Amino acid sequence: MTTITLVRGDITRQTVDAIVNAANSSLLGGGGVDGAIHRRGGPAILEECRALRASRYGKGLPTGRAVATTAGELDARWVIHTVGPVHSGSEDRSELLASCYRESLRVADELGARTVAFPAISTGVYRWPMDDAARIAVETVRSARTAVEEVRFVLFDDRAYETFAARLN
Ligand code: AR6
Repeated sequence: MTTITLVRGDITRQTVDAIVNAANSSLLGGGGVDGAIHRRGGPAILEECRALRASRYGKGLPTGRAVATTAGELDARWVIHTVGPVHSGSEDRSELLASCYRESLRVADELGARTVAFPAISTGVYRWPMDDAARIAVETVRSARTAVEEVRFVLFDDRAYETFAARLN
């Protein structure tokens, strides 16, 4: 059984086995959660991301996929980088957003992670409406077959927190 918990705050301050990063396919950093994770986690994360680009993901990590690196100086063992879809008004990309949660949990299982913190993937720069993103996140985690014991959604502001809380209940 996976327990879902909600926290309002900064994902880089969490103590968990794995912190999920809302990355982009370059894996070379960016703004938002991605920038915060690389800033606080230090250069070891970027170094491993560069190595992954060189060895396995020359064309970038595809949208909906996930890959793990060290967590550097964060209070976690791993960072799991996943690439959310940019929200589109004309095309339904929900399955790709669901895939981010599923693939991140699959990678967490491979690593043996038991506690995993997720941000609200795609709801910042990638403009996914918070309520729909929360629905997809909660439904996907609830239906996932995983050995992860705690999935912690870490929401950056009150609105995101309240939206996830409403979806959870
Ligand atoms: N802790 C928790 N949540 C956060 C934090 C934090 N420290 N900082 C921001 N958020 P975004 P995306 C929330 O833009 O939409 C990057 O440049 C934020 O309020 O980080 O998936 C990447 O490199 C929002 O609700 O990710 C990509 O290019 C949520 O995290 C692109 O942005 C996600 O916002 C990915 O865009």
